Amino acid sequence: MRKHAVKDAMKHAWRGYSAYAYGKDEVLPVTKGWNSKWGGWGVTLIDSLDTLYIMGMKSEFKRARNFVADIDFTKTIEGHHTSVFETTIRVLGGLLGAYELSGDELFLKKAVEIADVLMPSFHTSSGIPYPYIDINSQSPIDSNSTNIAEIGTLQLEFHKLSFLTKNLDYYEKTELIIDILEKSKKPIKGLYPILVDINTKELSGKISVGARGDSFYEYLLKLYIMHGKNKNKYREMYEEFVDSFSQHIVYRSNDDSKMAFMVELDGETLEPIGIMEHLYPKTFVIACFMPGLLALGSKELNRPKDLELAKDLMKTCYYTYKMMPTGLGPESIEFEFDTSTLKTTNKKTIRLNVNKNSSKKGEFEPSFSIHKPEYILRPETVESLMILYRITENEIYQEWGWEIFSAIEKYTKTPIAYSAYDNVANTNKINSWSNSMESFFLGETLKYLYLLFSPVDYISLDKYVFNTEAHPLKIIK
Ligand code: DMJ
Repeated sequence: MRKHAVKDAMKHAWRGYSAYAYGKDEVLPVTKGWNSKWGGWGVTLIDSLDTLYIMGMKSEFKRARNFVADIDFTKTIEGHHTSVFETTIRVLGGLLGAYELSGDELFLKKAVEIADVLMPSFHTSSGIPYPYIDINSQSPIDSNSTNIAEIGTLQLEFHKLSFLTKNLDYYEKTELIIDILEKSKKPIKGLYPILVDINTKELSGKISVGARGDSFYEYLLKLYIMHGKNKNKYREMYEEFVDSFSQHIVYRSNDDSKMAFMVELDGETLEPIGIMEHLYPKTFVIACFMPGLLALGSKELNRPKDLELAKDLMKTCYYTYKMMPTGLGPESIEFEFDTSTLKTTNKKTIRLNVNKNSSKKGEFEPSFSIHKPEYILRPETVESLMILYRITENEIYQEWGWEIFSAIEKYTKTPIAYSAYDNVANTNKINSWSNSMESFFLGETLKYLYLLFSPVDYISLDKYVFNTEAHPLKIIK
């Protein structure tokens, strides 16, 4: 069965991590070494706990649990700047996910420990947290600027911790951020410029559902769900976002494929980035978590149109894998616009460079060029496939996921683990391994693949929301 093949992949990665890097942050999957790039607490181990649990890897889970018991979260590598966002989603989220599934109080105790050493980062005049902190001295790293993803992707974890411990501080400190963002001035309703001034609370910069924007929007919907659908503020903010997203961010090709894709908007002109500046304007496909988010929102908020958009964007994300020689998806893609169509036809219609020769079954396949050629074992596309499958029960999403998993197996599997890949157009795998396996490969990518091939009620979407690092948090009834 397919889910067993995914479990075998997890076993392979875990064996390599255990043999060469147990308790370290990451294993180096080619040179068989390890790194401490996250401060040295063992982020891969913590990020993997609930994946081990979900896959029934009981002895591995138990051993990892005992390792966690001895982690001292008050100390880190000398001089290390700890990211508040990454630590929240991977470490706090990982511990809470393990607690929610196993009920083992140790994980809750450790979750409190890690949350508490992050709290000084909230000591600013505005209440907007600094992005980094020196854990050893408990001093935040001074900064004037942060972004909406870094401050708007803490709430699921801190709210859940508040609920479990009855300590309101975790809730209030992170909820204040949502209040600030709700009241902030936005050029388009529901769309937030990504940069945040920590002192003035003002937003600036581009509008993007890609890096530095993405998971803030994700948390609006998931907060509404996790709080048992009784805090309408989150729903309103999410619905405003999706309405403007559909109107301003999604573009379609004007060929028969009507392929949907996403752009970023210039914060001043509110035009898609690229259109105004270049002779041959380009934009990038980004944010393949969006199909899953739209599908989840469509189910939870009864918005059937969102599901149709989710399906269209899912297809585009899938093609970014399918059309590459390795079957792995690049970090980002360029579409070339035909600007003349912008002036003469509906502004929302952009002609893609369509490669008719590669059409199959009467469908056009858009021809992309690669912008950033690496695949770093990211989860977003398989995450969306899992949600689309669970909501539609259309097996095509399992087929697409299987194709992607097969490409991961074929090209990124090293003798001891899995490796990020330099160039998805290069089928010479040995030359392409970049000797890195991020913790999200075990925490997210393999977990979502496993769930994609599991019965739809296993770790059901009716009982759990997944934080942005795929850690399941129980919906509060
Ligand atoms: C993960 O840490 C999370 O999914 C985050 O929201 C975005 N980046 C990585 C995966 O790509």
